[in-house]
Amino acid sequence: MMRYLSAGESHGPCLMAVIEGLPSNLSLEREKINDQLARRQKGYGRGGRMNIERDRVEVFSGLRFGKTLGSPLTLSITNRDYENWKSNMDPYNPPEITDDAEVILTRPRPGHADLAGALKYHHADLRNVLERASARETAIRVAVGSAARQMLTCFGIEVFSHVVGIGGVKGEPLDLSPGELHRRAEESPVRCADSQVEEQMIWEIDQAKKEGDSLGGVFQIMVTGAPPGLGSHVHWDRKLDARLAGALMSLQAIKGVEVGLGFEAASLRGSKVHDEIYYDNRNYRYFRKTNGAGGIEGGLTNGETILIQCAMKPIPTLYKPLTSVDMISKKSLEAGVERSDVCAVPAASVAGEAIAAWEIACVLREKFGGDSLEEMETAYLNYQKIISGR
Ligand code: EPS
Repeated sequence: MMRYLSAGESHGPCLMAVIEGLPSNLSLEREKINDQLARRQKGYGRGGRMNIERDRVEVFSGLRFGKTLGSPLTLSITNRDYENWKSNMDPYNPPEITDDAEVILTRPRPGHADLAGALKYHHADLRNVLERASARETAIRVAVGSAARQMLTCFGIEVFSHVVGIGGVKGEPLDLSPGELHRRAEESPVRCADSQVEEQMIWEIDQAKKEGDSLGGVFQIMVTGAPPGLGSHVHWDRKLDARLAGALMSLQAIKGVEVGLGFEAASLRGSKVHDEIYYDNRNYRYFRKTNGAGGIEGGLTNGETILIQCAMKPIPTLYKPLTSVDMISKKSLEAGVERSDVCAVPAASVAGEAIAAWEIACVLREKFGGDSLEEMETAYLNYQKIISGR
């Protein structure tokens, strides 16, 4: 079984994850993880924090001479900003109260975990909630996803993404391969594959910033090379679309996940939604000319590219704050303001790739099992042999 726990506060000393279930003898390159962390830090519309951080991974267990041991893999990323927060985030003692000392946060931001978290965990200081709710946690999830991704590469599976909309700006679908969409997104400050749409997105972000507002958007994740038969139709909790949707909804600020045509399928006739089946006599495989299903039918991969769209709400911290209530005086006041981003959709799409990579890695491990990469590869090749020509 693959599983991991992450830990860490946004302005605490570090973020950590303990991962269990990767096969032994998997080559893990630290620089590949660092490359993914650097990708997450980019994106037009981000706030000041990314000028402070240079996210890099440290490995504390489970890896020897560059290969996994099969034991728990512990990853960590230092929060450079902790230096500026040492007294306010001290694990042991509260700061000495001086005139300059930061008072506790008591004005919850609409849309953030602040209020419900403070009620649930009985905290007077909203910082005790927001530090963990922060999207800073996505940094460690990208590191975890990068480890999973390095395993997927051994099986020819790749994960791509691009941003399709920011605020009200949305481009027309481009008839390009997942790899090409991704390549173009990598060169764009908003991860948009269409340069004209990119310009409008940047304008929209600038406007929102001027007006003290924030923006959400939509990104698409594309997974290529997954063999048919990952996930399962037999139980609700083994259906791959459900697992991907659940996992992606756990990414901060994601409010909706669609697979393939998603909501659009509801208004179309069956003949316009379902992908007709053909057989490729040369490669002994079934294929489709369309992909409305987004590569998943009945909770199982069908061998086509997995397509997922995620909708991200605008970040709740507004420099022109919304109305809230002070939790001590109960008076109506403006919500608190924390340093934040105007738009983090490009970064979220990189985090989304990592989350999807993890879920695909989980179902790949479930299908091909074993304790070592060698065992897994043997089972994979055997399966390919069994289904070839069927
Ligand atoms: C983030 C770090 C945070 C925010 C953002 C994402 O840093 P700070 O709070 O110090 O500015 O920039 O988090 C949020 C928008 C949020 O609501 O928590 C990061 O590393 O991605």
